[in-house]
Amino acid sequence: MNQSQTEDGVRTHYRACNLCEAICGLEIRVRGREILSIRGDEADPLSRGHICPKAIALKDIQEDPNRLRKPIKRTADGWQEIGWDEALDYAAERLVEIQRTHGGDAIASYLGNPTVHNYGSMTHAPRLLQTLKSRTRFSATSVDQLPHQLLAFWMYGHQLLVPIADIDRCDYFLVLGANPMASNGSLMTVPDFRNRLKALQARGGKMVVLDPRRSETAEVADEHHFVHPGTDAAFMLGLLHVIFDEQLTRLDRLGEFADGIEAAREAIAALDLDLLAAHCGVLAPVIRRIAREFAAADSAAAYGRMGVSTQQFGTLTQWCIQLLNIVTGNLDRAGGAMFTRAAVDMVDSPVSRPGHFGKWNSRVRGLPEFAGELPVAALAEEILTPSTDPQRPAIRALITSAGNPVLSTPNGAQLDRALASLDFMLSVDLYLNETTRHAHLILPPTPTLEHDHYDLIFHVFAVRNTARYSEPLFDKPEGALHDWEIFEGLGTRLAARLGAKRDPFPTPAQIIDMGLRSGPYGAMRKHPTGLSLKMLQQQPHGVDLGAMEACLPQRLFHKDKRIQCAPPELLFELQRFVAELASPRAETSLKLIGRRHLRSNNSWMHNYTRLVKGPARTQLLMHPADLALHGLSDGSRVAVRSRVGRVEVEVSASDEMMRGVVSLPHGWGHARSGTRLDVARAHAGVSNNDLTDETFLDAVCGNAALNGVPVTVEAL
Ligand SMILES: Nc1nc2c(c(=O)[nH]1)N[C@H]1C(S)=C(S)[C@@H](COP(=O)(O)OP(=O)(O)OC[C@H]3O[C@@H](n4cnc5c(=O)[nH]c(N)nc54)[C@H](O)[C@@H]3O)O[C@H]1N2
Ligand SMILES: Nc1nc2c(c(=O)[nH]1)N[C@H]1C(S)=C(S)[C@@H](COP(=O)(O)OP(=O)(O)OC[C@H]3O[C@@H](n4cnc5c(=O)[nH]c(N)nc54)[C@H](O)[C@@H]3O)O[C@H]1N2
Ligand code: SF4
Ligand SMILES: [Mo]
Repeated sequence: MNQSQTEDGVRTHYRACNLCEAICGLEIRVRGREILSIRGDEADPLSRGHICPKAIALKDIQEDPNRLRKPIKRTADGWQEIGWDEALDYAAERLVEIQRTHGGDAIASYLGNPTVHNYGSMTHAPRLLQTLKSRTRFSATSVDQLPHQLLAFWMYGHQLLVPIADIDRCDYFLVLGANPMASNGSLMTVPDFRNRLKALQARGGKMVVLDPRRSETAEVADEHHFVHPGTDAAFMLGLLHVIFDEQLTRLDRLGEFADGIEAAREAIAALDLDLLAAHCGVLAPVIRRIAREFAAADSAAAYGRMGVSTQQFGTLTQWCIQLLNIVTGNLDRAGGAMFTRAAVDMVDSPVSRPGHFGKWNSRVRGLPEFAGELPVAALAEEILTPSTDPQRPAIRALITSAGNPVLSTPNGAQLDRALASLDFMLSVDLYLNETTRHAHLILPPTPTLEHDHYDLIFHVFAVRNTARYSEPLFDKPEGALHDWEIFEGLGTRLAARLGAKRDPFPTPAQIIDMGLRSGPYGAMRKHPTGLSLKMLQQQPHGVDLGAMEACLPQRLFHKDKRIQCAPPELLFELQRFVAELASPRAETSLKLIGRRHLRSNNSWMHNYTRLVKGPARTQLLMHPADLALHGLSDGSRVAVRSRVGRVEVEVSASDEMMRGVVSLPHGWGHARSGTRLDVARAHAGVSNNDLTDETFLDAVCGNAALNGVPVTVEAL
């Protein structure tokens, strides 16, 4: 019973906001199908009443006249609405035809970010892809958190066993390349970050931020240090060097099951602190002091996000972050970096996949798969490069769901051209956007308020164990389909045409119920909380399952129950980095980094006036001294150029920026023709990913290096 009704027909409904990783609890008042108000739910055990301006826009998503409500098919006379049966039959027919002619790998897929915010997509998209048996699968993972998953797999044995900073008990919080004041946290579900930080500071704790921009998070930090984009590995190696050199390591009980520390120590102790400091731009005495403070703190956690996940040495940097937490004894310790234990345990479940790496490679450039997906930086070339080998066909068809890779992946303009050349493209999306405009068929699912919700993924990465199930706010309109029903409808038709066996499969709600009951707090395990779907349905604010608890070594997924602290791939990458340090290139170009804003969400949510109104915020930010050096004036229009492209944009003087670094938000560039996004078009901006480079990657895993891209800036 997620809702109550009063005499005037006003219902009060409690549910989760699924727009970002903070998963805030909402209180929504409705009369009939009219949304009267959206506020934070004070009784939510995790978010405690916190919300941000995007939550109010849930109403706008629901009511947006541009949002698609019926399948649309491309015809010679433009887009035409068609019925669901006809649409699904048509999609299945085209896909089967292409598979028969060119082979399974000729059909690629791309799953975008909202997939992980929609549990029906999480349960049912993989099942559809299994039916297709294609090895050309892509997702937003490889423009995002790929290094985290790969390291979790290598070090702890499971791709989802990602340590989470225990901010509520932490005394020293070291943050690299994350801006939770704007993003509300990532791989760290941390709603109400501001108040959690205030509490940390009030108990005498400290937050130190490294960022080439004095971000909103740097503003509220106790210390902020500029760092040259893409060089954080040098800073982190500097910290580790000092800790090894001054014998500040304190493994405590981790020593009993941590392998490889000695190999890491040997490689890192040999480095020269002054060289590392010069490379990253943080002074050696500052690195030394932070290392000592971190090691001496009662509890400390190092955390790095997009700025250090999507850069050239992203995996190396993230590895150093893991190592720092380990060698100071802060892994799996209260106030350090701990493991959440979600009610539906996505880590420890019979259907969960620990991961695999490099089992196959992309056809054209040989980039490695991880957990069945190839780096999306390779998608365009896999379409555009003809194949002479029938066993390894070029991609001829693409299914996208909940994504906009034309605006969100490197060298988006190239992908834009590539999509136009496909034999068939199917998109499951709410909008006709920069990517889906290339589709032959768009299948629009119900928007979030018309379906139920459970955070399969974000409860796994949260700073506290909680669980919450949301009933739909509205019944879905007659004939409309949820994402999972679209996948199921298509999968059934494909299987029938391919003569493939298809076992009956539970609904998302049935899967959650099973997961809750058999999970760590579940009724089946006789846990006192006795979780089940029915029980959560009676707790509309969610249930609190307590702080994170120590769980090592039992929870490790390596068979020997040991942590692998020095994966060989990382020791190799370290040598590569050291070689680069020894022969620094004469770099004179400016470095481009990204920027997130509280009122934006990746490439979408720009079609709601409430969020885009007010002063423009899509300018290129540049330090005033750099403007002067380049003969540019504040507010003028400039051309920004990279190896792959060129955009024209207004430049703003900002002393938030480090010298030599410029910042442009991603997800904009809505002036492209053929979309149906009236408000976004009027606030078009330019796409950062028309500048990012599909060959500029993290060499370990092929994750896109979206930060630190060399660019030039000239007056127009
Ligand atoms: N330069 C640069 N590029 C970046 C980043 C950066 O920092 N800098 N960040 C990267 C990151 S972290 C990410 S996650 C990606 C995001 O990139 P993508 O995942 O490719 O794109 P989104 O902007 O999240 O696209 C969301 C799409 O999903 C649709 N949608 C929303 N909800 C639903 C739903 O419930 N079902 C369906 N079927 N569709 C839905 C929306 O209409 C929209 O078209 O961008 C990446 N790109
Ligand atoms: N409002 C809003 N919230 C969001 C999103 C959104 O688009 N808008 N997107 C959601 C998604 S999909 C994600 S993945 C998360 C991302 O969450 P975060 O990672 O917290 O968000 P970003 O704003 O990308 O933060 C990256 C920071 O890294 C800095 N940076 C850039 N290059 C470097 C570098 O080389 N070194 C260092 N040390 N710092 C660097 C940038 O200046 C920026 O402050 O946010 C989520 N929440
Ligand atoms: S912070 Fe994220 S989850 Fe919370 S209200 Fe805003 S968009 Fe929704
Ligand atoms: Mo992301």
